[in-house]
Amino acid sequence: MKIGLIGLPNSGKTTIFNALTKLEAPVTAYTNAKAEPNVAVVEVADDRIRRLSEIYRPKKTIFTTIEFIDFAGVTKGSAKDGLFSGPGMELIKNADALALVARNFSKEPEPSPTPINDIEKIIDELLISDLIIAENRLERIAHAYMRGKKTNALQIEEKVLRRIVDHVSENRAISNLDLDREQEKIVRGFQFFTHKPMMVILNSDEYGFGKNSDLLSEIEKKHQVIEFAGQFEMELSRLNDPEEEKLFMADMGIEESARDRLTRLAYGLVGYISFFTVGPDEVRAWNIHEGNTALEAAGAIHSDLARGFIRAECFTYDDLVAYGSEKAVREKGLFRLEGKNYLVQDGNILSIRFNV
Ligand SMILES: Nc1nc2c(ncn2[C@@H]2O[C@H](COP(=O)(O)OP(=O)(O)O)[C@@H](O)[C@H]2O)c(=O)[nH]1
Ligand SMILES: [Mg+2]
Repeated sequence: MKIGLIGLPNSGKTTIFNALTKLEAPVTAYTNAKAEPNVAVVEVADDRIRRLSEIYRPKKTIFTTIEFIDFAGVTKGSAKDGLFSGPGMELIKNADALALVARNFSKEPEPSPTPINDIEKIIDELLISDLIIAENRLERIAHAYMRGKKTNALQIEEKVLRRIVDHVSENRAISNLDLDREQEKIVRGFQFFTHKPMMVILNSDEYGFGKNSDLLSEIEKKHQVIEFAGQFEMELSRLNDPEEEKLFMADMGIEESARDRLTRLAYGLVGYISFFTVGPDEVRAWNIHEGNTALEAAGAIHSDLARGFIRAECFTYDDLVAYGSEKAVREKGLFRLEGKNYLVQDGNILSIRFNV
C-alpha cells in the first residue's frame, strides 16, 4: 500500500514521515518546492506474523509493506500551476490513499494554527486539480468527435466525466460519487486525487496533544482523522530503545506508535485485509481488499495459482493459536476446503491447490 503525505508547507509532513519511517530526512522550513520527495518502504508490524513465525520456524518471514511518500510539491499560493505540482507528482498520483497533514502547533513565523481552514484549502486544491484533468479530457473528446470519431467507448467516458465535472464543481469529492463497475474502472484510470481514500492527520504540539477533542470532532464530521504529536513522535522514533519509547509514550497517553495507528486507519480506509501463507520455507502476510475471493487471493500470490486454481485449504490464525497446532485444528474439524468464490476473511491462513 502506498500512502502519500500532503499538506501545506510547514505542516510537519517531513517530521511525520520521519516518525513513521524512522528515517532522518531533513526537516527544513521553506524548501518545499525544490526538495525531492522522500520515499520509504516500511514493514507492517503484524504481531500475528511474528507469532506464526515462532510456530513454523520458516527460513523466511515476510511482512506486508507500506510505502510512505512525503510529497514536496506543494507551494504556497502559486495559483497558476495549482498547489499541486513539481517533483513527486507522479508518485502521489500512484498512491492508494492520501494523508492530509494539518498544522496544529505554533511555529514562528507561521500564523497561529488554523487546521480546519488548511484542510479545506488543500481539498479545494485537490478538487481544482481533478476538475482541470476532467475538463481537459472532455475537450479532447470533443475534438475526437469533430474528427468523426464518435465511438461508443468515448461516449461512455464523456458521460461519466460530465458527472464528475458537475459533482466536483459542487465541491464534492469524487469518492462520494456513485459509480457502477464500468464507470469506476474508467475513473480509476485518471488517478483523481479526490477519488482516493483520504485521512487527516492533525499534527498537534506536545502540550496540546490529547486535549483537542472538540477540534477532532469537528474534523470527523467530514473526514477520518487521527491526532499525532509529530515532533514528539519523531524524537521517539529516534530513541531506538523500545522500553524507553514505551515510557515516553505512556507519559503522553499514547498507546501505540504513530506508524501502528496510521497503519490501522489506512487499512480500514482502503478496505484492506491480510491473509497468510505458512510453511517451513516461508511465513508471509498478503494484502487483498475486503470482499475478495479465494481466486483473487490466489492471484495476489501468483497469476499461475489463479489460472490453475483447484481449491483453497483454509483455517484461521485464531484457531491455530487457540488449539496450538495445525494438527489440532484439523482434529477439531476447523480445517476447510474452499472454492474459488469463497470470501477470504482477515486472518485466514490459505494454501492454494492448483494445477497448471
Ligand atoms: N512544535 C512542533 N513543531 C513541529 C511539529 N511538526 C513539525 N514541526 C516543525 O515545523 C517545521 C516544519 O516541519 P516539516 O516537517 O519540515 O514540515 P513540511 O514542510 O510539511 O515537511 C519544522 O521546523 C519542524 O520542526 C510538531 O508537531 N510540533
Ligand atoms: Mg517537508
